[in-house]
Parts: sequence; C-alpha cells; structure tokens
Amino acid sequence: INLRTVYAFAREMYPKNSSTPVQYGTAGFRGRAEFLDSVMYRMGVLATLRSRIRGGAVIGVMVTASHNPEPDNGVKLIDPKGEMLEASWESIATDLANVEDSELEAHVAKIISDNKIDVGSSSNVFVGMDNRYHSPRLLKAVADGVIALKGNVREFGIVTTPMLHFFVVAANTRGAYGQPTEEGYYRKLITAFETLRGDKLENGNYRNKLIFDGANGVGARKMLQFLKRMHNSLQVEVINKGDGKINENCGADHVKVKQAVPIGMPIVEPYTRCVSVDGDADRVVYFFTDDAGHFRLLDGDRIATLVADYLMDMLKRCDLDLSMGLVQTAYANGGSTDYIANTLKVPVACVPTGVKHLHHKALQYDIGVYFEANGHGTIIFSDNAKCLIKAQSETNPNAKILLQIIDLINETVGDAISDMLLVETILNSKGWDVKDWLATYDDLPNLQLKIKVQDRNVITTTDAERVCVTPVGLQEAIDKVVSNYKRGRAFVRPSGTEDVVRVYAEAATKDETESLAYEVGNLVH
Ligand code: NG1
Ligand code: ZN
Repeated sequence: INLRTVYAFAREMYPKNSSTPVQYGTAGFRGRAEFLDSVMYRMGVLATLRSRIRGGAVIGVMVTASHNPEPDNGVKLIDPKGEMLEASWESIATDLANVEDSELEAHVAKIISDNKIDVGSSSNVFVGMDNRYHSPRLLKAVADGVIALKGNVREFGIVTTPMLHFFVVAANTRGAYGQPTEEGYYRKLITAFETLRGDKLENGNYRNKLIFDGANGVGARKMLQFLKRMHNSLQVEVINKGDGKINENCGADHVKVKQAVPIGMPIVEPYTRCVSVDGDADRVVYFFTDDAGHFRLLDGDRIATLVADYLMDMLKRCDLDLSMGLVQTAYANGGSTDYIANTLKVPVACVPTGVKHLHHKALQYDIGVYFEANGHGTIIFSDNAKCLIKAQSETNPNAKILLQIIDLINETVGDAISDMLLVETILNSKGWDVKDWLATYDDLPNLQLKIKVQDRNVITTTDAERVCVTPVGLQEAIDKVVSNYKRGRAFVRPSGTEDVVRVYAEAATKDETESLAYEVGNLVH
C-alpha cells in the first residue's frame, strides 16, 4: 500500500473544507452535508483499517443523518458484531477526521503502526446510505477511502440503518444470522411475522390495519417493499413516502418531541393505530387520536414495557428461568420506570444517551430489553438463552413461538420496521388495541427544549447524565427549582448530534411541566 495515494485522493477529490473541529458524537459524525466529504473519505480509510485489525471481518459504514433536517448528513461505523464502533476508536476517528490534509499521510501511517495493522491483509467494508440528495456523493467518498487503502467495498445503495447492521452480522456469521442481502433481510422478518400471525389476522380488540408515517425517508421505501412481499398479513397505509423533505413536520422525532401528529395524516377513525419512523428507520413510535380529538403518544418506553411484559409471560409459559433486564436513559418517563419496577418487577437500569450505551448494558442479561424514549431500541438474547429456548422448543409449543419472536427481532440494532412487526404481533396475541395498551400505566407530562448556547460543551454531566458537574453551581440551581414541583424531575445535557443543549422536564401536570422546563432552560442561557 502506498500511503501517498491516500493523500493524493484527499487533496484532489476530498480536501478538508472546514476548520471547525468535528466530533464523533452520540451516533458518529453529523453536520451540514457540504462540509462532510473529507470526513466521509477518511471514515472509508478508517473502516478499512478497522476491518484489517479484526481479521478481515466486515465493517459497516452508514451515510445518514437519521432524524436531522435535510441539509444535514452524517456517518456511523458498524463493528463486526453489528454494534456501534468500539468506544476507544471514537477518538481515533475524531483525530483522523480533524487532521489537515498535509498531515493525513503521516497520521494514517501512525494509526497503522500504533495498532500494528498488517496492511497486506484482507479488508471488507459494507456501505449504505439514506435517501438524502447528497448521500450518493458522500457514499462515493467513503468507497474511495476504502479503495485508496486497497480494501474491498460492497455498496448496498439506499437501505435503512438497521438493514446495514443486519448485512454486516449476516456476512460475519456466514449466513447463520440470515443472508446478507436485501431479500435475505425481508425473508427472515416476513417469515417470522407471518408464521407467528398464522391466519389469525385479528383478535379481540386488535384490528389488522394501521397508518405508517415514513418521514419521507428510507423507512417509507422499505415499508413499501415489505408490503409487496407480505401476503396481506398486515394492512398498512404509508404516508410521507418521500415527496416532501426528510423528517420535515413528520417522522418519529417530530411526533415524539412536538407531541403532535405528522403532516399528511388522512382522516381516520379515533383510536386508529399510527406509526412514525425516523429518516433512517431505526426509531419507531406509535400514536393515535382519541374520541375527544386528543393526540396520544405510545413511545419507546411503552414499546419496552409491552415487550418486557410479553416476554416475561412467555418465559413462564416455557418454564424457563432466565434473567431479564430493561435498560433506559434519563429521558424515560418516570411513569414507565415506576411501572417497570413496581408492577412488572423487572430490574431496570439507566445509562447515558445513545444506543451504544444501552446495548452494552443489555448484554449483561440473558434477555436485555433496551429502548430510548424516542423509540430507538431492540431486544437481545444471550447465547445461553437461545440454547435453552431451543432445547425447550422440542417439547414446549410456547418455546417454538419464542424462537420465531427472536427471528422477528433485529438484534443487531434498533430497527423501526422489525420493532413495529413485533409490537403488532404482541398486540394481536393479547387482543389489544391502542386504548388497552395506553391503559397499562400513565405517563407523566413531559417536555423537551432545545437551547442554543455559545459552547454546549461547557456542560458536563455524570450519573447517566442526570447530574451536571460543570458549570459549577448549575446542578444546585436545578435542584432548587425542581424541589418546588410535585413529581418534578429535570436535567440538561449537551446534544451529541445537534449544536444545542437539551432540557428535559417532567412534573405532575402539563402546566407545571412547562414552567419547570422554562425555569431550568433559563438557568442554561
Ligand atoms: P442527542 O442529540 O445526543 O440527544 C439524539 C437522541 C438520542 C439518539 C441520538 C442518535 C434524544 C433526547 N436524543 O441524541 O437518543 O437517538 O440522537 O440518533 O432523543
Ligand atoms: Zn435514526
């Protein structure tokens, strides 16, 4: 390998055009698309090196800015087991993204020698992108980064983030997880879903019909592909299919944060189940309008509790004693945490924002259920759990069902469509509609604010982001404000994906929540 090529490519095709430092954040690099070409190219280089370190295992690179507005783009790296890039490599990624072009060659040489990388060994990188108009250009930059270091690159075109995770794991397990192709992905999920559903399309209060808001993103396209291949097992009306701007007034982030229906909603009967996903379809939330016309949200906390309740019941029916835990972040509604601890009686943990933290914690249980309140999450089963369930399935029909449930879940990462099919399966089996689901517990009124400040990184936090360490005195001031509110809870943290500070507040009533959020927001300004 001639590292001069790496520099030549960079200089000619992908020169660094911004002096503002970038940072590998909650989910990789994000920012305005016009400043990302050099970052993308360098991440192609990095993924190639990472694959070599991991003995040629496939590394994934996803070009997307998820729920961000259309002018933004971003990139996330996927490790061989489908997990987000190992934390210790985030700083390597940050340093590489920020070096000047003239230092690039020497910097790459240093990464190679520091990590004792055999540059002659094989390297495999899968790349995918969302449907933003600048994604193809940025994807080419990633691919060129791989080519500059003589790695093998396989382009999947427009795919959801969870599909790319699936392909990475399927390839690295040599097909044991599924086939690393788009058809292989649809086949695995649809087969499990339709086997579970059988011919019982409706049950009790459950109706086989829903509205799907695709956020004008990849999720809309792929849902349509699912429907083409399904045998009418679910009736889905897809809205925000891609004619409008990605995530604009629609999608999971809009619905969750604004607590309002997306644009383009058809007129439907009260209590019709509606689903919103985000731009790259790794998040999902449910919502509906009640007969008084009120918007009601069923978010990631709801999905987590529904799934945990169902799985506990199945374990009992399978006569299996496996450890189960639920992982949340500080954004989880206090109402859900109480319900999990006091009614479901499942151990519940709180970790910092970002699925990488949730996934990591969830690995500690036989069955780890993790969801962010915004609808990003999945369920993972340990090898031990899978073995025991498999053995039990020889004699116990419920264990057979559980095996199909495992197949339906995309364990590699939160997957909006897989999560949705799981929720549909559980609601059908319980004979529930959204009203029954909402009745399981009451959410505390809650509100999120975004505040623009000069430097968001002056705020640092501890205790799963629930306590501010700096600036000195801020936490005391927050505590003082919060103590005046019944059931009040609030925290602030710098966003890892946008240039803002986020404020979260919940309290006994809507008015108190608003006033608490604004009082805490004022402390940040
Ligand atoms: P930041 O911007 O760090 O709050 C947001 C979400 C995360 C996660 C990432 C990645 C909230 C409050 N934060 O992170 O949960 O989903 O984006 O997409 O929803
Ligand atoms: Zn996303």
